[in-house]
Amino acid sequence: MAGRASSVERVKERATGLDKFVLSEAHGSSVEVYLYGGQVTSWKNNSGEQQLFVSRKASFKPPKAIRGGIQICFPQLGNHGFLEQHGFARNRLWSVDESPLPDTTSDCHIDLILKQSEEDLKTWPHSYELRLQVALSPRGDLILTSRIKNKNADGKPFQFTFAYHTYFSVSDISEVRVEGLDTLDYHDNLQSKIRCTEQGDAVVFESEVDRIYLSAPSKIVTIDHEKKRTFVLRKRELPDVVVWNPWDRKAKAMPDFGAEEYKCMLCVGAARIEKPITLRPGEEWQGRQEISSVPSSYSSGLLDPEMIKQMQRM
Ligand code: TA6
Repeated sequence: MAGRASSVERVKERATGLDKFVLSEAHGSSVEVYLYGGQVTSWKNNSGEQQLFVSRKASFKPPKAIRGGIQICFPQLGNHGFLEQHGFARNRLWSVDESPLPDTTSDCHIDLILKQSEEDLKTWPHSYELRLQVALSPRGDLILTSRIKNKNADGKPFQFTFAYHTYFSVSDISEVRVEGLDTLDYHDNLQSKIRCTEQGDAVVFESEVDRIYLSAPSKIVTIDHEKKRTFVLRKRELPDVVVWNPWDRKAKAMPDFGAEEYKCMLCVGAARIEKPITLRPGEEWQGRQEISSVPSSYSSGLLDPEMIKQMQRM
């Protein structure tokens, strides 16, 4: 769209009372991100098509996390010790970061920050700064960059795990394949996290899948055959990949999830789980997830040559 400028608008949503930012990139793509949870809940391509899944039964009332979009899981993924499931970052009110990343890849971005609260210090006794930059590229790629700094005055290091729990919108889960995870080991949450090895040349979905793939390549593709669309996920400093579809039984058991919605969503997100990060005071870690969508079609698992060429140019 020649002549249009990018914009970032702060909106107080009447229905939920929550504040969100609407990023509109000059070429037509857009993103919405709530201060609650620092959570992206909408990512539309240059044609205005929604590419992320948010449950129609999602709760937008703290302390429940919004079911869908891209949840920031910090200081853990999972439910260990005294911390709530997937840590507290997705259940807290973030604020605008007044000292954002100096170098940004796009003029269409927003920078948020979360710091420790008195309440959270009781369960996780550390001072930190968790920064999130949400940016849209001119092509409509969605780039999330997180920075975590140890601000402990007592000299104590801290350890954390992290994930971008990303809910993609798909047309029919039974027609979706995830490629790039072949031969990798993974922890299977459905079998008490035992370590398994991926045998297939792609991950396909015929029942509940709940896995953490370890030390995955920097590029993972999720192919939606029905929609002829491929999501390309690229990641830095996030070696692992969370893959989850609840399927029918678990879908029915979640109050903030429609019984049939498992058919039109898939979680594939960059993470750092197996090897937690340890930061000493003053040290900072930076991780990044970039997602894009390209047209695709495949038969017998081969991607069409045009799509491969497009991906190689990325
Ligand atoms: O995707 C990994 C996972 O831990 C699954 O086991 C499932 O529980 C999912 O996250 C959703 O967790 P949530 O706490 O958001 O309901």
